[in-house]
Amino acid sequence: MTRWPRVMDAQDIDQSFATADFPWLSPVYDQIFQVALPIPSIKVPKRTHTSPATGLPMDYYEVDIKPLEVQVYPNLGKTRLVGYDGQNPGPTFMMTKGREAVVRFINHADRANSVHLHGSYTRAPFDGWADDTTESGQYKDYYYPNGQSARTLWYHDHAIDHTAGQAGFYILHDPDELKIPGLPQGDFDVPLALAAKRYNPDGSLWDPEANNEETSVFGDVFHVRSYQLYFEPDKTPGTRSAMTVVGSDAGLTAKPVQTTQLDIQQQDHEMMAAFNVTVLADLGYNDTTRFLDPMEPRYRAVDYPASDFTSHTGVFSDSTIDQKLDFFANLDAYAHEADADAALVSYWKTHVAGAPNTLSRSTKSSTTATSSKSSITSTVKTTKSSSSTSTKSTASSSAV
Ligand SMILES: [Cu+2]
Repeated sequence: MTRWPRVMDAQDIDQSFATADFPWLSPVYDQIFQVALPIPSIKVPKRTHTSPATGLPMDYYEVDIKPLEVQVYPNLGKTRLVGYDGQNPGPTFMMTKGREAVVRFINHADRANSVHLHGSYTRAPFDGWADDTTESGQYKDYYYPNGQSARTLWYHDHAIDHTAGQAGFYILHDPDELKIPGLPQGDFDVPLALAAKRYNPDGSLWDPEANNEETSVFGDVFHVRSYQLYFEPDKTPGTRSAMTVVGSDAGLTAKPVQTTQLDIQQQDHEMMAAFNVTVLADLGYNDTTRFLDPMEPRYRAVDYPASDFTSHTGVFSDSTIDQKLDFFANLDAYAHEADADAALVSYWKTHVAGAPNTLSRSTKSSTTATSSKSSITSTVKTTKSSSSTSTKSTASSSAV
């Protein structure tokens, strides 16, 4: 049988690992090639406003988090998921480097929510801290820099105590990347989200709470997913086609890499590491707004009258939204992002593996600004000791 993507093979692998403690429970998905691949919609900004700080446009989006009923198994019952704008995966953001955004996430689901823009240099109060929850009936505004080079980011739920399974793409383009010949664009740039789930025999989503599972949930079927991704031609199944890897969530690779197999590491819901550089003034930058506390009250989620949302009045009126965008822009949250990024890039370019570690001073929340800009390197130790990716931390925090 021709199989593409090789969903069944991934399940076969899972089944071979099944044990008495971890049995393979979901129904087998055998409707290969019978249902069109759902492609997430492209998110459109609701307003565009001129930043009073930079004079550049910044975009405002609204995302409504709400339940949806999905026919995952064509031959079984529907299941209930929760998704961004009622979609799962959520709508795809197509962003441009240098154009900041504020995304208002409105929670109409029955569980709390916290949104993490995975891989972005985002200040702590907008970075999806697990306790920084938005309850049902509240909204929270997330202020994003979009200052990094082109990369495929994703946004997902990070709230404490439960895994909601919500996720969507946030694709950052930049002019240099768009000039590279041969990269797929527009309708040919199709994001595929890989998510592990477990289903009941009737096709509904397996409920960890109803099954007394308090530690974690390991899915045994995957929405567009395999442990090792590879492609094979329709006419000669079993023959691996070459593919070209050009980037990751850390940006474009230094050069295209040809391969016939791509190993994919799952997001680990049990681990969260935060790299929080909250006080750029400590690093020699003139950072007038401090972002010490991801739970700082003025950035927290708020209640609102339901009619404001439905009739675009009050906090959902254009004038109030513009005021909120001005408020964010005047925080100078991302004013030094490019400088900090350049300092990190420079450090990693000149750092020799195995050389004595000159980064002995760890980042601390001193209240006195240091005088030397070169002390930016003090952030790197924190980053390096916690992650293999050097680009995870500068003007912000980032959680995995
Ligand atoms: Cu994340």
